[in-house]
Amino acid sequence: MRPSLSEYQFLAGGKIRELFAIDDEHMLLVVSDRISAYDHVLSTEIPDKGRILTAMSFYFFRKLAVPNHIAGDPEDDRIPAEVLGRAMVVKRLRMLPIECVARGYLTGSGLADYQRTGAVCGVSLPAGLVEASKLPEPIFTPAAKAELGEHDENIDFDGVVDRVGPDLAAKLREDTIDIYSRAVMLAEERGIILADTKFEFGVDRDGALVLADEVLTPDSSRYWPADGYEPGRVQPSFDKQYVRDWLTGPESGWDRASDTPPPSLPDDVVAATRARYIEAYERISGLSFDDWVS
Ligand code: Q0Z
Repeated sequence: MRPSLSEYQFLAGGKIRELFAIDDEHMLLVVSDRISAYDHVLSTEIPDKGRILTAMSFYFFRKLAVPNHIAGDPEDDRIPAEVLGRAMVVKRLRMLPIECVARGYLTGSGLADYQRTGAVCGVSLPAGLVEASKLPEPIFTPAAKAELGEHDENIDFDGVVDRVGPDLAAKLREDTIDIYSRAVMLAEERGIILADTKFEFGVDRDGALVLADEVLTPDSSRYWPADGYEPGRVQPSFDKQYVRDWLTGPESGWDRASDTPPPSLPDDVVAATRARYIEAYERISGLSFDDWVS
């Protein structure tokens, strides 16, 4: 008999995910079907998004074979039926207060910092780069977790050293670039550009560095279709573009600059978005989402 989710103590909730205590050494990380766009969590869910992102995380944790926080299989008996397929049993770690971002392309806050300073997180870049430019090589652009509701703050490598010490800082940078570079190759073979990604690491009882949280999902990464890639313009999001286009188009009646919450999504936008998440999972993993646990 599987437990009920209500038997586990709630520990933390983000916009999209929730964390529960299983015991002193384990936690349950639950991924919802919620979706965010333009810094709002939408009132409409994308059916199966939580299961698809969980399937992607499991796929990459297995494929990468680096020390990670996974402490049970996707059907572990400790997973409540109500979240089966969209939950992971994980090892409790001491999390490091750094968002470990790797970028192979210039966009978002990286582009903004570059345009102001010619560098991102203290990494100098060549002149003349534009929106979505491919970088000469992947760079480590760490951020420090901001207060609730604020955006994470980009920091330089010395800022990482200040927070975790020189040895861990060096290993975070190495592992972040290594893992990102491996994932870039996997995605590229399937016609998808992995523009950037964010990892979170923790330290276990033995002091070992462990890859935690979700990995290489569309919520922690920017996935772009390789087809039609062209630097100089904002690239379409592999997963969220239908949502963005509809929200900013005439149909929605919504003004992104206003303080008002976005309207609910029409069924066709929901269906197209769900199909894109499944396509991303299936193209990258080579697996069928029909075979994922439900
Ligand atoms: C992750 C987060 C949220 C999901 C804490 N293995 C771990 N050990 C200790 N702490 C964490 C992990 Cl993954 C941990 N987060 C971020 C918050 C839902 C993930 F509400 N916070």
